[in-house]
Amino acid sequence: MSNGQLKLVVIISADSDADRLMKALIGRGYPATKISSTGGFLHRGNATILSGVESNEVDEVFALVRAECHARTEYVPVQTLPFFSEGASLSEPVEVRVGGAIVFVLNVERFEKT
Ligand code: 2BA
Repeated sequence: MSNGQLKLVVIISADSDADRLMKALIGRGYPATKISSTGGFLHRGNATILSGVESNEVDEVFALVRAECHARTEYVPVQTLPFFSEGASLSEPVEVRVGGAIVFVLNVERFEKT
């Protein structure tokens, strides 16, 4: 890994997809670190995966994320959410997107192994 065009890909995925995605990344030779995290809205456990790769490898990382993390919708009881609108009926579950992934790509200013 050179210092030239290094990017840090930050992937927030569902817990249920994270191990498969880690396996896919490592299998292609992309280093990855998984951190346990919690979503602010649903308060569910999710996983944050960090992968430092060359800029020309970012598209392949995205392809692996798309292959392993599938979004779906789920109905969540409004009482379990941290807030809900005044007018909402208490018996009406809210439709939310779960699974899938949120991906940030950051420029890496400096990378060292000590
Ligand atoms: P949560 O914050 O627990 O959000 C879970 C899902 O709930 C979100 O899926 C979204 O579909 C829905 N949701 C979130 N806030 C909402 C709101 N105010 N009203 C209605 N629905 C809402 P994703 O968008 O796929 O996000 C999955 C997880 O990724 C989030 O979990 C959070 O941990 C993280 N995330 C998403 N966007 C982020 C961002 N801009 N910065 C940092 N983390 C982010």
